[in-house]
Amino acid sequence: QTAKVAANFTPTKADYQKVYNRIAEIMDDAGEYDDGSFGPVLLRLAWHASGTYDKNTGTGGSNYATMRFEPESLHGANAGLVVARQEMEKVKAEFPWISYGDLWTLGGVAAVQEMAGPRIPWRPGRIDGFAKDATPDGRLPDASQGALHIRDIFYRMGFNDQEIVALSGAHALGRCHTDRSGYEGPWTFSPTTFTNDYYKLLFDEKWVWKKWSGPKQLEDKKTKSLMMLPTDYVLTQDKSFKKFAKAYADDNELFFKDFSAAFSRLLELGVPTGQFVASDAWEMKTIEEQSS
Ligand code: DDH
Repeated sequence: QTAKVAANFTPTKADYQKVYNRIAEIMDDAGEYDDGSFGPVLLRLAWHASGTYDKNTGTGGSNYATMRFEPESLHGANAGLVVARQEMEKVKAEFPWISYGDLWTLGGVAAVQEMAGPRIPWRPGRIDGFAKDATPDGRLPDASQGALHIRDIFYRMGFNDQEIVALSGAHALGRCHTDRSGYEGPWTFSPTTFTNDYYKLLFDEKWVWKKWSGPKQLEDKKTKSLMMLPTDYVLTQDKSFKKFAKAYADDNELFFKDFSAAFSRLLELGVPTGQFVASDAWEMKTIEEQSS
C-alpha cells in the first residue's frame, strides 16, 4: 500500500499542505492543555516514532508507525503520547489517504514551523506497517543516564555529536509531566516558541539538584521554575557536546540551520529512498505565510 489509497487519487503537495494546515489548527485548539498548545507533544510523537531506528539492522524509524500497536504504545518512553496520537486521529479521519508515518512526521514539521522554528524539509512516502514491525523497548534515550548512553542511542541512529546536541535543542519546547516520565516542569520560559534558549539557559543559569521525592533532575537556582534532565546537563559537562552547545547558545541562526538538517534526516530514518514520492524534500508553508 502506498500513499495512493484510491486508484483515482494521487495526493499532491497541495493536498499535504491541507493536512499540515489542519494539524496547525488542531495544535492551537488546545484550550487549557499544558501551555495552550499540542505542538510540543506532537513534536515528541514525531521524534519517538523516528528515533527507534537502528542503522545496523535497518529496523525501526518512522516508516511503519508501529507505535499504534502494543506493546510499543505502552513502552515507558512513550507515556503520554496517546494524547498526541488521539489528536492525530482527528486529522486522519479527515484525510484517510495519508499514512500514519507521514501524518506523524508532518505533525513534527508543523509543530516546529508553527512555533516559530526553522523550515523542516519533508516529503511523503511512509507506509503503514504491522505490529510485527515494532522494535523492542529501550531504543529511546533514558533521561537518568550520561554521555555514554546518549552516544550509544544516537550513534545507533547514525547521528554524530554535533547532531545530538542540535536535536536536543527541541527541549526549548514543552515540559515534563510527573504522570508521564516522572520528571516535572519546562526547560525554558517560552515552551511554545522555538528558540535557542535551551542552550543559553544551560550556560547562563546556575543548576542545582532539585530536592524532592521524584527522579533526579536539576532546577535553576534563581527562579526554581525551570528544569534540566541529567541528560540535558551532560551537554555542558562533556567536552565534545559542550563545544556545540556553546556554539548554539551564541548563534541562533546556526542552531536553526543545524536543527533543521538533523531533524529532517531523523524523520526519514528507516524509510527506503524508493518509497519517497519526491526526489527532493519539500518545504511546507506556514499558516502565516499563506495568509499574507
Ligand atoms: Fe525529549 N523528553 N528527550 N526530545 N522531548 C521529554 C519531553 C520532550 C529526552 C527525554 C525527555 C529529545 C531528546 C531527549 C521533546 C523532544 C525531543 C521528556 C518529558 C523526557 C523525559 C516527557 C513527559 O514527561 O511528558 C531525552 C533523555 C533525550 C535525549 O536526547 C537524551 C529530542 C532529540 C527531541 C526532538 O524533538 C528532536 C519534546 C518536544 C518534549 C516535550 C513534550 C511535551 O509534552 O511537552
